[in-house]
Amino acid sequence: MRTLLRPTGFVDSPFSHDGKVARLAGGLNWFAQAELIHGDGRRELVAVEGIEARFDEAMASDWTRLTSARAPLTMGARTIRLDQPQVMGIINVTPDSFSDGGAFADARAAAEAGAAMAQAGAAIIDVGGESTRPGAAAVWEGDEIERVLPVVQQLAAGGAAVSIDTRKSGVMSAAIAAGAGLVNDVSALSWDPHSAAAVSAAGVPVVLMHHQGDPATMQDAPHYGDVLVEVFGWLEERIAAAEAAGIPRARILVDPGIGFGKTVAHNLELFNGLALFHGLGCGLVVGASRKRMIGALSGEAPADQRLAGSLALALKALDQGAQIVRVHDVPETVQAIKVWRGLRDQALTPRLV
Ligand code: YH5
Repeated sequence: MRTLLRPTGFVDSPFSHDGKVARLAGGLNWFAQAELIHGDGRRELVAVEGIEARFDEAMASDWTRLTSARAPLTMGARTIRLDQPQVMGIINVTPDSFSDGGAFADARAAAEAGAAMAQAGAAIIDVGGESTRPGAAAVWEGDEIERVLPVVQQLAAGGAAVSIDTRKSGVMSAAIAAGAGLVNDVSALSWDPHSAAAVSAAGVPVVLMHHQGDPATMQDAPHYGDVLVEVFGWLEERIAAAEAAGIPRARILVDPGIGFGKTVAHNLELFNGLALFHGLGCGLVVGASRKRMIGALSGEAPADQRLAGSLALALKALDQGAQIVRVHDVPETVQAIKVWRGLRDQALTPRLV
């Protein structure tokens, strides 16, 4: 295994630190150190200044990806910039959805909720019709299309940037034809053998999310040697498979898949080391909203009482340079991001002396 570069030692501003700091993925964060994660597990902290002296070919390529700007996403008529954080609002159109109790079982109500999210500042509305919760019943492709299509149609017609959360190529193609401009696949195009070709042919961007095991059993006994290293390697392979199918890296987003075959400790380690994944050279999506890790850390708060924990994790993701946070509570998350942005902008405003 090769040596990975994990950005750390974040600084408020690059001013008067020429050569000592690097910009993370063309975004709003700068860092002064990187942790070298060696193949044998050794970890070594090195300063950004002079770090090139340590590079082999693979590290030099990772460094370029880590520090280069991300191209904006083109979603139909809409352009989503990735040099600043964006919110993806979650709309579940499942009878047994995770945390809204199926409140959006009706298509019109779901589309109205999505439009309200867009109004509140969500850049993307993620529409899903299949529950990946352990024990959830499988959904036939035709039924899933029937559920999500009217919602996608109505939201897209209203001008929203719509993402389709599915593992099925038939749902992807139908949703894209109805106006969806992004595919969000929790299987990273591995569940349906026709998905990669469908995404490639449509020319839309795609989110490749990491998972370990099947949704039904993934939480039984998740195991990793080093979770950061293994999730990185897995995503690297899925990116290679997507590229081989004709999807350019500029249209690929990656996601560590919080809660998908991970213990609470794994999820926390992924958050603390999140900036590592910028070395993949793709926009980074993180979804932790209302998830079980928040319950586990808060005396088992029920799913509808996890807003504060969700905001804490969204801000952690932003501090690690994540470009997109996938959330249920859009107005609250948008407010938290605006305050975070105020802090960043102050630090990045040159002082007049
Ligand atoms: C994700 O992380 N997650 S579906 C359990 C909950 C709350 C919410 C109450 N799709 C992701 O949202 N797509 C899902 O406990 C996703 N990233 C991306 N890209 C699970 C979910 C949830 C699960």
